[in-house]
Amino acid sequence: MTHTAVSRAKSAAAFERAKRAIPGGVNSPARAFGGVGGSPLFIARASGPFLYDLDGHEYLDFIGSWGPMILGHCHPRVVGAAVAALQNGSSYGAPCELETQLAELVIEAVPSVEMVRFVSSGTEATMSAIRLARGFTGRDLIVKFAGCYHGHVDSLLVSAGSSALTHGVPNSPGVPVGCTSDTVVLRYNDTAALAELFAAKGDKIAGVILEPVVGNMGLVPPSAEFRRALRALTQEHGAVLIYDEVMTGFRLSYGGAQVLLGDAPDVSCYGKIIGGGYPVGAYGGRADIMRKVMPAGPVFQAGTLSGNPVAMAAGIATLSELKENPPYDRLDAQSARIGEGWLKAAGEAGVPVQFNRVGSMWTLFFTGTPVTDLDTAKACDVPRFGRFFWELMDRGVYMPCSQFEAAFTCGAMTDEHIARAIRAGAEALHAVAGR
Ligand code: HOZ
Repeated sequence: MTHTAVSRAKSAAAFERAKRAIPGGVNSPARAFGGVGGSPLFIARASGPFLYDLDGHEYLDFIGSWGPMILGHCHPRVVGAAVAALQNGSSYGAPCELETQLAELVIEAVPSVEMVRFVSSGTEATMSAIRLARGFTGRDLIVKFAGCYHGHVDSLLVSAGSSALTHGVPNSPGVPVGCTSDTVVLRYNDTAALAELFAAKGDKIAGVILEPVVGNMGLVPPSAEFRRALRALTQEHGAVLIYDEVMTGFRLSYGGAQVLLGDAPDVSCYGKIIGGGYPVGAYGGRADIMRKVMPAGPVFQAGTLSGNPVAMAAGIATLSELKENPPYDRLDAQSARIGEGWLKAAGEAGVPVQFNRVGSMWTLFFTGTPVTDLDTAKACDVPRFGRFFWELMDRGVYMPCSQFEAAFTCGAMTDEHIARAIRAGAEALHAVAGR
């Protein structure tokens, strides 16, 4: 499947060396090119909208570290804030005001969030949020949706999306049955199944967790009816509605998917953008629920590097830039142009595709059928996606290396960069037509 028109010998050698020291040569399976074949790029540096690999090639970066780099790489305001923080010490194990400042920015931006607790990754955020839902309600059942991915939390690694799906292990070995026996999996956008479950077991459900706009089976938006039912049923039965906004938070609007959609979940999870490219996660929500978190309340959760000052400073700089110079309208228009250009080219080339998009998150699915859930996502022509991916790579465009991931447009991209991506995609679509 690997396209070999361009030599990436140094990356390939680096991968061989890494495989001897690191399982599979990578520290997260999403990077391993399992869904497209071949060797991953090894990155030498990044700047603005570009990545540069070890072989000296330049790529327009539509991954942006899987979401955090909404301002592009090395944004001067973020670099300046991180360097300044670093010079004051990299970790204290004691509170500092940067944590409160970032919490206040999140609270100000997201009406449903009254208090925030910082952790170090999105996985920690979702893990802590479901523990909190259980501690708050005194119930055990958690509802999730097939194809949604909430990090590598044991009890949520059931029908998981992202790299668990790409690598064919949506239910990972090593997760005891007991860990997932209180997890109920439903189909995304299936309002009837949700209503049926609540009618049967509503008094046992601690919480419902979902990506309000899914990025982890490729981009799949929620229907309005589904969102309304989620809010009404959880409220009616006293269950906690948890939006996993690790990907969508401060990406789809200043505030995230819920601000764009006008929704009010009880608890929300964040990561990626709120750390400005540094390891951060957070969960926040209604004050009466958040006050159950230790030491305000009895639900235990802790972390040595939680609220790390360098990450907080980078997050504050990122959110401040997004607030003062919002890029959202431009990102939306640029992403729409990519969709229009690629759909036109796909039509001319006779390649059946769907372009799903919300704001600057999008996926080109290689299928003739609308993609609304995991089953319709899995119906895609994955080998053809892989060929398309390599055709784009050879044209200097770096896309998520799986059909089941969302791409991201970033604020450092000019209209000329977008035009270049449209041209590359059109050529790539013609190249994969008929094969
Ligand atoms: N949520 C990210 C992409 N779906 C995860 C990236 C990773 O697992 O490394």
